[in-house]
Amino acid sequence: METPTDHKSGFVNIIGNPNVGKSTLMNALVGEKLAIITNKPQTTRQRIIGIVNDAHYQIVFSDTPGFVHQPAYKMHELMNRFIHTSLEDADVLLFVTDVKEIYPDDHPLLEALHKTQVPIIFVLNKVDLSTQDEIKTKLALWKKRINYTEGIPTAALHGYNVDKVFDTILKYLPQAPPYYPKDQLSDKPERFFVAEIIREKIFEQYRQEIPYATEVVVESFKEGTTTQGIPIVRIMAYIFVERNSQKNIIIGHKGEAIKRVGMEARRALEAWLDRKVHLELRVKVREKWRNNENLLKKLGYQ
Ligand SMILES: Nc1nc2c(ncn2[C@@H]2O[C@H](COP(=O)(O)OP(=O)(O)OP(=O)(O)O)[C@@H](O)[C@H]2O)c(=O)[nH]1
Ligand SMILES: [Mg+2]
Repeated sequence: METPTDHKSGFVNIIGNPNVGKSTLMNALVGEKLAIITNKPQTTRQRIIGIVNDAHYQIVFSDTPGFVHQPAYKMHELMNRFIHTSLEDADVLLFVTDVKEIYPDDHPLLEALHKTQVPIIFVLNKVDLSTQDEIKTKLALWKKRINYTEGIPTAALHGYNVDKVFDTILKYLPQAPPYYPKDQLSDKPERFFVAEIIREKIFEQYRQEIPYATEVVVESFKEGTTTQGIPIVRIMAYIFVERNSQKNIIIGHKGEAIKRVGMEARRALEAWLDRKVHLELRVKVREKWRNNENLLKKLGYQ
C-alpha cells in the first residue's frame, strides 16, 4: 500500500526570455491548452498554473511571463515579479531557451540561476530549426554557463522530447502530499481563460503597439439555453486600450476589425468551453492602465 511519503508533489516553474516557447511547452506537458500562444514576444503576462494529477504524483506547473529587460510600465515590473516568485517557490526549474537565442553573461535570469539550490532542467527548444551539430554545441556551451542537472533538446511545438522532460521532472519531484485537490487543473477562474483567449486573437490580428496596449476583462459570463434549448454561454467582455486612436484601430473601418476578432474568439471559445457561445465585445479607453497599480491588481497582476 502507498504511504503518504510515497507520493510526489511539487512546483515546476517554467522561466526564460519571451517567445522561446514556455507556454507551448507547458501546454504540451499538461496536455491542455491553458496558456495562450502567439508569435509575438510578451504574450504571457501572468503566472498560470497547470496541474497534472496522477494517483502517485501531482505536478504543479507554472508558466510565467518572459523576462522583461527594460520595464517601461508598472505592468512589466509586475510581470518580472511573477518570475521572481517562481524562482523562489520552485521545487524544480525548467529554464527554457531556444536555439537562436543569445544571452549576455550578466543576464539577470542567469544570475538568479547561479544562486538557486533548486534542480534546473535546461530546455533547448525549437531544435526543429537547428542542425544536430548546432544542438550539441549549444548544450555544451550552456553547460558551462549554468549548473543544470539535465539538458534536453526539445521542439515543444511538435511534441518532440516533451515526454523526456516530463519523465525527468518526475525524477526530481520531491516526496510530498498533493497541494491541490486531485481533480483541479488550474488555480485561475474560467473567466481568466476566456479573457486570455480573446487577448490571443487580438495579438494575432493587430500589429505594433496595439496588442501591448490592450487588456481584456470579462464583465459577464452567463450560462443558459437558446430558444431551441441548446446550451449557450453569453459572454460580455471589455477590451481596454490606452488611447482613443487605439480604440479606433481595434474597431476598424465600419467595425470590421473587431468583428473579425469577435468571430475568431467565439470560435476558439466554443472549442474551449465545448458549448455554443454568444460573445459581445466593447472597447473602452482606460488611460495609462499599464501604470495603474490598483487596476493591475484587480486584473490579477499580484
Ligand atoms: N519552430 C518552433 N516554434 C516553436 C516551438 N515552440 C514554440 N514555438 C513558437 O514560438 C512562438 C512563441 O511561443 P510561446 O509558447 O508563446 O512562447 P513563450 O515563451 O511562452 O512567449 P512569452 O509568453 O511571450 O514569454 C510561437 O509562435 C510558437 O508556435 C518549437 O519547438 N519549434
Ligand atoms: Mg508565454
